[in-house]
Amino acid sequence: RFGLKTKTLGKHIYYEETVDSTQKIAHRLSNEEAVEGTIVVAEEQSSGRGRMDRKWYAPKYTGVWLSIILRPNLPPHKAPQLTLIAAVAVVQAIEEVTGLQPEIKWPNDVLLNGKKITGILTEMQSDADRIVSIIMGIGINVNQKPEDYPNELKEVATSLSIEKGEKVSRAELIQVLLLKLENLYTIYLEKGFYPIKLLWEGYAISIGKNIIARTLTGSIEGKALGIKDDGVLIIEDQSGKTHHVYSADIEINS
Ligand code: BT5
Repeated sequence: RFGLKTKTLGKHIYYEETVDSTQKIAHRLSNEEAVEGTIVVAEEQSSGRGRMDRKWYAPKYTGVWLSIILRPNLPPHKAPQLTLIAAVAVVQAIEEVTGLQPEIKWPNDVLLNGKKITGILTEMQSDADRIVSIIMGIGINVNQKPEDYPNELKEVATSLSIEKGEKVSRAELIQVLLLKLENLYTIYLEKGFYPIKLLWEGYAISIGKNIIARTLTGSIEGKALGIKDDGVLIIEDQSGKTHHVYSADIEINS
């Protein structure tokens, strides 16, 4: 289905019309020992979710809403790298299918013209020193019209069809996305994070800019210097002190 050209990603596909969240189903399948590359795709999610219990708006027939089960043999602290791999794959797929040029806002937003086109949610099941599974959730806004968005999203969200001015094939996007993701994931497992980091930095808008990073414990203001090999964001504050940020929402000032 979807004309996939991949070897492992999408080998097993669970396709549903309506689900609460593809993440939830993927977690259950993972617990039932689903193999690496199993994906869950839905036309609509009634309670799609973002990070920190936020909601992800996923109306019917308009987007790509999917979750992928990966089982890399890696220590848990490497999990954030998978989010960055997903972001690069999404950018490459959007570029190839639409010719549009998205940008990445650390850690998990893909933007077009400053508005969010894609959200990525990477969740992990692990034991003390190994990842058991990564549930990688990707939501891409494809054929929504501006009036389809609820008020609170009108200023912050966009879709590929809004930006491109014409409808975009969701099946083609899934096909290309999974192929890009499989290629990047294979490079990552064979050569490590460095080649991915270079690609990621080429698409990132926040690096070199002054930003505010809001974390659960407070906010840090300063210049984003780059990411470390583990995907952590490095910020230099006005006093020259560097901070390592594992998880935050960032606002770009200049
Ligand atoms: C994310 O969270 O951006 C991760 C979203 C992951 C969604 C996928 S869809 C398939 C899979 N199944 C799921 O249930 N989830 C995953 P975060 O960085 O926390 O951003 C959430 C915020 O984005 C919300 O608080 C809204 O402000 C905004 N938002 C919600 N829906 C949106 C949409 N469709 N387009 C753009 N922005 C949206």
